[in-house]
Amino acid sequence: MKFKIQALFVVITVFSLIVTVANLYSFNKQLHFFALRLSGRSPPPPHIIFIVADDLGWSDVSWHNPNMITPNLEKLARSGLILNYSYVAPRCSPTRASLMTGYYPHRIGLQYQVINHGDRSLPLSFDVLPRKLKDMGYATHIVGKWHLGLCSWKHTPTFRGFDSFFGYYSGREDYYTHKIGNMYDFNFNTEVYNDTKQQYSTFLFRDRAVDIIKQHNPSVPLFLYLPFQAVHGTLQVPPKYSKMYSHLNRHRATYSGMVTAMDEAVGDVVSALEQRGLSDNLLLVFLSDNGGRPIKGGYNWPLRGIKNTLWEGGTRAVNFVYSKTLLKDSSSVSNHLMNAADWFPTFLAAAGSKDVDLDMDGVNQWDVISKGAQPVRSEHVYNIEGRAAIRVGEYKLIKGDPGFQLGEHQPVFNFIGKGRKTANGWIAPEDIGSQKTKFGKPIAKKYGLFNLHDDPLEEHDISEDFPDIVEKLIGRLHHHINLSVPYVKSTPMTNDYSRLNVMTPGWCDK
Ligand SMILES: *[C@@H]1O[C@H](CO)[C@@H](O)[C@H](O)[C@H]1NC(C)=O
Ligand SMILES: *[C@@H]1O[C@H](CO)[C@@H](O)[C@H](O)[C@H]1NC(C)=O
Ligand SMILES: *[C@@H]1O[C@H](CO)[C@@H](O)[C@H](O)[C@H]1NC(C)=O
Ligand SMILES: [Ca+2]
Repeated sequence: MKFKIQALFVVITVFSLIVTVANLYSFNKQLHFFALRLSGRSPPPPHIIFIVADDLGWSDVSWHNPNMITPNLEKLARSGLILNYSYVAPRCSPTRASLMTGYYPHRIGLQYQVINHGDRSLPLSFDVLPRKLKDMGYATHIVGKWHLGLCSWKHTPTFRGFDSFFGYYSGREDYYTHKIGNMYDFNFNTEVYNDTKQQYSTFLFRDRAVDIIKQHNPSVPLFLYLPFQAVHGTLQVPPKYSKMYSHLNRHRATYSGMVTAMDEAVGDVVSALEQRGLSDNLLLVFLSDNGGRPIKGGYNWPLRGIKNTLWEGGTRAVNFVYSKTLLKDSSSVSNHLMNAADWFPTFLAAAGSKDVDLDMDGVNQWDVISKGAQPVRSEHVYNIEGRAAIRVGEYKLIKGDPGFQLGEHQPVFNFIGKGRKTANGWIAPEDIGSQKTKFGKPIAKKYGLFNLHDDPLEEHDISEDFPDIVEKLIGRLHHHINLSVPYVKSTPMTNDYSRLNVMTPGWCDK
């Protein structure tokens, strides 16, 4: 009897050893995940790399469109968690304001238009993400586009919690000269940086990111915010990259090359993280700040609409999370709603903070992302800017004209050339052979209703069939409209600042 028990014990021991070894080899990351939680110890805060692409469209990455060459991004996305319903505002400044604050743009006062030559700024009354992370012991760096104001020095990155800033203040500029109009806009911390040597910005930003990583002390948690200039217009890329797409029209080929250059830069950043030993406790998030703009080469096929519209094509972002150790379900896709404002509390929670403002619009999605917990968001406000849109469950209500511009992929009435078509006559933008393509009319009624579960491409306005649902969503929309604050006051650059021909902060300090 005793012998049998011993034999059983040996068998169990051997078996569990085998399982452990198997785990170690094949489920290394799961083991790590559970070990940390079983140990009851709070894990060390992860290094957070937050990469934001500018105006990257839904069909501008290889996992949505096989014509695109984005092997580095695809590898990260497919081995991480793809967020299939991640929403952003329809253009730059509102999305970036939400990312930095955890609030919807209409509660910040940045819901309309974009910040132009620093004529408006993210109000100082908001706590911003880098400051919060810095307070938790993070080293904090921004490399790339700020676009949240500079009228006062206090509005600029190194006064808002970033240890360093390497990049530009405005919304767009030349990729080589780093000028917007006559104005040079490239900075290192609080100084103008004149040493860009006309280098292509994607690679300047890559080199700076790699330097930060190489110099970083791995025992300190790192927050690197990397908002690339790519792939916003103007359309510029070294010819090597556009040549990869010579079968496409010139605009699209250049744009696609810009995407591939960015993909290469992301690959280099990830290699640097590996080499520096930062990749085992790493949370990497990649997000586009709004949909693509066909006249600038970006496509959102098969989604309807483009940048600046409240259609899904303007607001449903390419987004994934990558981590070797922090995700219970890797190589998977989440269809839960995510909103740009959610990243603020989500990053803080991932960093171990218990102190998240419950009144904010962003919700903490960390358990949803890392542990596959039950969804925490059932409602999402697209934007409130006169026209407005809200999603509640599977229903989307659009108030007013969601935006109508050439290329928004409404049903095509007069298609010239050959192309793939959906059942009701939409075409894949790569296949448009002619600028003469005509597009349909916007919603004529005051409200449109779509069921995004059955109709993710927003082809069928069902507002007349479901007046009760329309009423319910109007109620929710008004709840949010009531919370809106006015657009922040304009503080345009003074003439003596404009004459400097250098984007220089501080005219409000005078
Ligand atoms: C992502 O969303 C689309 C709807 O736009 C859906 O068809 C697709 O199945 C989703 N992907 C996954 C992997 O669930
Ligand atoms: C960069 O150029 C600007 C404008 O020409 C000049 O005012 C500034 O002193 C230069 N800064 C550095 C750090 O060289
Ligand atoms: C919005 O505010 C108005 C005026 O204060 C009020 O009459 C209305 O009931 C509010 N609506 C909602 C949905 O909260
Ligand atoms: Ca943008």
